[in-house]
Amino acid sequence: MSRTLFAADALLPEGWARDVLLEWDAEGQLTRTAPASTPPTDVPHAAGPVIPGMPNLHSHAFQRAFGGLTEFRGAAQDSFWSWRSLMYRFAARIGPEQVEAIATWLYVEMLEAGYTSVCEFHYLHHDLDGRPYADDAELALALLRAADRAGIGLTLLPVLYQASGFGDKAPGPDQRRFVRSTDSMLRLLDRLQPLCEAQGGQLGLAPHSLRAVPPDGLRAALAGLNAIDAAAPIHIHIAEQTAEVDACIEWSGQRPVAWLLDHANVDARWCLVHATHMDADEYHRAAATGAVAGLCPTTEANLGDGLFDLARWRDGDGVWGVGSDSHICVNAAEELMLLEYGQRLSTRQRNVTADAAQPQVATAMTLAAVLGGARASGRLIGGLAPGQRADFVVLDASRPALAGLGAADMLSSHVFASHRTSAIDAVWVGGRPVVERGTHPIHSTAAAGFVAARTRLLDSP
Ligand code: NGQ
Ligand code: ZN
Repeated sequence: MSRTLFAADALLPEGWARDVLLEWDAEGQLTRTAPASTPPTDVPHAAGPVIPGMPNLHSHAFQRAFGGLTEFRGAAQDSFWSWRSLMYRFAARIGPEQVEAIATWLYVEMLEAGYTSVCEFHYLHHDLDGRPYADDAELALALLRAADRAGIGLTLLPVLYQASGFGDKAPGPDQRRFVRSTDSMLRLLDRLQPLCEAQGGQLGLAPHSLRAVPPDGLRAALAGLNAIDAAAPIHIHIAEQTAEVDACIEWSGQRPVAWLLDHANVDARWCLVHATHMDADEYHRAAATGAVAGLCPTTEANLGDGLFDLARWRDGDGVWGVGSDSHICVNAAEELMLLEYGQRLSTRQRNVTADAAQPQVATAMTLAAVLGGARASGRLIGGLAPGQRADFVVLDASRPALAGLGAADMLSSHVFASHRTSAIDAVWVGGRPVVERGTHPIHSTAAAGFVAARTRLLDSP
């Protein structure tokens, strides 16, 4: 197989370049990205502009099964918390084969929508009764297989979940599938580390939230993780809801992000998922650590979380990326669009997430989210540059939405004017084409597996 691709337009870390010859090695790592190359005749030519593959920095795969099924009024005032009760009910019923079928289809959808890797925040650990499976890693293995089958890059983040609220509140029966002691978590990490590595993935750890992990568990788990891999990524849900902020203040006298910054060594290994509700001081301090803000615009909108202040985060040189979280939407371009629209709605300005150096919003956002997503993933997926994985997306220049435009305008149209369709022609992961002409080779079988799994789930008591 050829290990080169010629792109008339490619989005390199420093911006758009013309006539770029991309070359990679047998391991799928880029070795050369040469602009102003003479178009070779013996090398495949991309069907449109080539952009870096987007890392999806936050996913709970099983939640894909009930996307669209919580959009009805159940209480006088539905909220994140009433959604969570419904989510727990689905989570309580899903078995290993269903997890694998759901995740396989989800990862196919991600690839077809421009994500080339995923950080799987995995907390469904035990069987339906809350007992460890005969193989304690059963559900993690299902996710590893799903990622391998779909061909998506994986950062697997087993989740530590020990309490139902601040102050070490005992977990409820609906959380029994999630709960692990710190020792059992460290055994799981030990077991999974070589398996992740064998498929080119990265293992990390996700303390679920400050609500769910008491300080002792947090300290001990991080020490254990460091003994396994001192560079492994650490993800945590934080300050997503105002009720969580209030409860944290009541417990500790501090807001969640401030508490975390004072009690953990937060640095560039960390991904602060959501971080929606920070005060000015928290924005400033958290951005300075190099931690990634893990923004999930469509889920945050769906759950009524609130708006992250991206302009303020960027003022502090904060790093950020995007995730599809509950998978109410699986489309990298659409996350960027909604992120920018939230900023426009709250500031009453336009083209907020751009600057003098890169005035094109879609271009600026793509480059920033790839860098942040790569940092959160702990993998070499930071864009079209030598040493990084050959993970990229080819836009379809023949689509009416894009045809005849310059490359930057094509990306803008892809992000802002695709009308909820996808303008993607091909997706490459580690130098291999996994999506061609917009479709993954297992699209139909994976879709059928997903529908069967969901039907069984909805039919089960
Ligand atoms: C989750 N989802 O872990 O799936 C959470 C809900 C919680 C989001 N935070 C559970 N969007 O936060 O307690
Ligand atoms: Zn989440």
